[in-house]
Amino acid sequence: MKNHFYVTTPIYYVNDVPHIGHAYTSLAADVIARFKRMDGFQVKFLTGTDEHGQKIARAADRQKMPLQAFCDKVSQNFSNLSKVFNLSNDDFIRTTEPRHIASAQAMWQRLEESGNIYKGTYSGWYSTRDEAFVSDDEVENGLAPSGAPVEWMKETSYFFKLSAWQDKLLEFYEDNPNFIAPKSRRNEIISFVKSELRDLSISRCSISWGIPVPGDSKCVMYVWIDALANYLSALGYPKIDEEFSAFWSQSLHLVGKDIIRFHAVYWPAFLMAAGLDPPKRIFAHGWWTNDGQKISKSLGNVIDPCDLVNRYGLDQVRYFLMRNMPFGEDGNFSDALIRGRINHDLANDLGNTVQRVLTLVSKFCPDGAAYNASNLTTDDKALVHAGYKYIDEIRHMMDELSFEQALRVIWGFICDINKYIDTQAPWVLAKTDTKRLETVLAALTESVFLTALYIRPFMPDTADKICNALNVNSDLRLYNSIGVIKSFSGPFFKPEALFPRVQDVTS
Ligand code: ME8
Repeated sequence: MKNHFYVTTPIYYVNDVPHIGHAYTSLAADVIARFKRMDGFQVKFLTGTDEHGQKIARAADRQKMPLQAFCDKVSQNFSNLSKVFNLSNDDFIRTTEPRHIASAQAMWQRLEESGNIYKGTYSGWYSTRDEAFVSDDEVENGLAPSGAPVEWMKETSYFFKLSAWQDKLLEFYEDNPNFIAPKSRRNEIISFVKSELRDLSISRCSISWGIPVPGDSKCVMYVWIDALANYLSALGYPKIDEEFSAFWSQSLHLVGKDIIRFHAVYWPAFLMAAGLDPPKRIFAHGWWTNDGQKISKSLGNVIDPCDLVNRYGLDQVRYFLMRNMPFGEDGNFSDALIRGRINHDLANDLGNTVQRVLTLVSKFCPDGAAYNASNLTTDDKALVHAGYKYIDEIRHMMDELSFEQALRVIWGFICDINKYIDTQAPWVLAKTDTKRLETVLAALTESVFLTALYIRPFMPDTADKICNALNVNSDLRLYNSIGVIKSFSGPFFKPEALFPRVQDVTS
């Protein structure tokens, strides 16, 4: 049986259109999903939309639209994002779907059966924008720590006995040091759990837009318990079969740092209380700013990811987002930064190198390129064999979600290819040593193929253009082709530029 891998994004609120931050998390999930598929894993990549709760109900009201119709409309913008960004998600879950409602209710029932739910009265602060209960000491000047306004709330509520899970959670973090990443977030969560953990209100009896509490149709589930359950619904919960277990045991939740507490504290507690294992890993990435400023609607500086793709091209945007912000840290967007990456890394480094090699092979060996391994010189081996070995380094970096570092390694290889062209000077060999020329061109062709394999999770269209130019079948564009495909049959044609340069002036 193949190794399984399950990667998820947060399910996004349908109160607004997607922005660069949503595209970023989904893109990161796509890159790791594509990498794992190319590396022989059976992958499930899930994304979707979070459609219940007060925030959505108010947004629909503002638009004067019926709730479900409003959700259908906004959710469509998020599923369109998959097309625009070439995301390879295997599923798209919506929390208003019957499969999810049944699954979330089943989880609630397990929590109830295991004695983890009781009824009481909640009185305290609530932030609708964050859909979060906020404690007295967290409120400052009438605002939650996120800056969102809070409202006082008093109502009958079901509670989850979170306080009873404090020791179990700490024990779990201790036994699973990689559960929360990066390390800084892990420390933050451990100190939060070590401080007092209060029981959590998990229902709303004053609103109706939500999943009914089993056995009490006057109340709906708190939107976060509903939302978190999506990760299970998409695997078919409450049915627990071999496939469920294979994926769940290899699950990775990618989230932004804003929602780490829900994922790393509440979620594992709910799961353990329902008799399930926590996910394997939660990785919280950082925050994008726009020209150094926090991105917000009120500042009017929200970046529309679809507009970026229209302006700069899809693979250009995918590359920039993965390269410019180390996963886990914060990063900044500006037009100057993306233009710099396109002109320098894509047009000059990657584009020119591929162009140089394809031009050479189309000129000197248009019918095909192959070498005899015994003819390889030390220089050839230094290039090609190093090219094979990069997969180990890249695999390690991808497992750590170090996308930016993996790209640096790939760019190091591109730089080696360029140097090799200069030192071997195939245009001279064409006049002096055609036997040697054959080997050099074949080593270059293979190196460009390896480059295509390495960039493919990040820039699938560009990689496929290169593989097409080298006539490599689509089912061979996988990591187990490394060091196996060494001969490439023609015809090779004079290539087109992969990346046009962009103007440095703001258009
Ligand atoms: O929180 N930079 O949904 P949401 C980077 N429905 N990432 C950003 C970002 C930014 N400036 N802004 C948003 C919710 N994100 C809940 C999740 S999951 C069970 C329920 C990304 O629509 C980042 O991934 O507010 C963040 O966690 C997510 O969008 C929040 O999306």
